[in-house]
Amino acid sequence: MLITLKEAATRLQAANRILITAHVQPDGDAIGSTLATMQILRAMGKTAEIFIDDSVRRNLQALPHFEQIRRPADGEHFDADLLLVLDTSPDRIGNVRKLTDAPLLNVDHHVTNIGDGYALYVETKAAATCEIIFKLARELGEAITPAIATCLYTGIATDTGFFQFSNTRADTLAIASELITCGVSPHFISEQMEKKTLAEVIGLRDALNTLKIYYGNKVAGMTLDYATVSKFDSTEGIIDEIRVIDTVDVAFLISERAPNVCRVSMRSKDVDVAKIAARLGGGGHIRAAGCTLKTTLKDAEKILVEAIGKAL
Ligand SMILES: [Mn+2]
Repeated sequence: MLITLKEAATRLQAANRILITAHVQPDGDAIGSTLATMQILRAMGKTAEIFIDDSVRRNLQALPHFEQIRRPADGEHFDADLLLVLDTSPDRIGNVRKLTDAPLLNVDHHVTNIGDGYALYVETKAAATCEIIFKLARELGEAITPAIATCLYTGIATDTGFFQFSNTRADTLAIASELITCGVSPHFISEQMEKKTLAEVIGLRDALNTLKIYYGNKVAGMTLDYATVSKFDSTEGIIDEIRVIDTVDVAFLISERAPNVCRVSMRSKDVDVAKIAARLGGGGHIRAAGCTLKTTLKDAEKILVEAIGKAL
């Protein structure tokens, strides 16, 4: 069921114990939006806790109140009257779903989220869920402290590739500008997000060694086996190294997360990769999407390259 921003605000005002979560393999927008919302709800006098069923990449651990994020334990329950799911449909929150039976409120910006069977506020034009949380804070009449602004800015900056991707709109920059007025230091966030360990740079070299080109230079892909993936704290951003090839429309990265579990990321300049991802059981945006293929790295490559070929 689709609801308005005002209705989402009303549901948050009516709740007292809110469990906040976001998708597994959390990115800057997932962590930024949950941390910002936790602070906003606590300022309203509510109990608000964040559970995310995954590890969080090192760069994001610099965000204010990061230490508040918990991972659900086996058999754990959390007494909530609202489950707030951010930056994803509720099917990518892992075991957080088992923590509570509370009614679900979903706030997201992904085009593939249709709100089937739950209350959803979705704004597909928003570059990041953090843009929506900014508007929600305004709707709730809550102040945006420097710490809240830092979390929101991080989500917007990371989901737009630091204001470079096609999802960067005038509104995106207007909100970013307001966040700087609220106390954000853009250079602090950039420095925290770009940091890499030596092992990660060596991993990047290994990743580039797997580069392959398909369909007359229109498609470029890298396939990382488990040993290479293990060198990275996160594989976020690796795909950008080949997305820039001038002839390439679709770039992809397949990373083997576990035996026969291959995570696929796609970026495009023209082709709708959300459609390709959806056909393979995933989702995302027109120019940035992904899915998981439960097969070998070699088969995953074959399946994906065929699917991309059909879409070209
Ligand atoms: Mn996002």
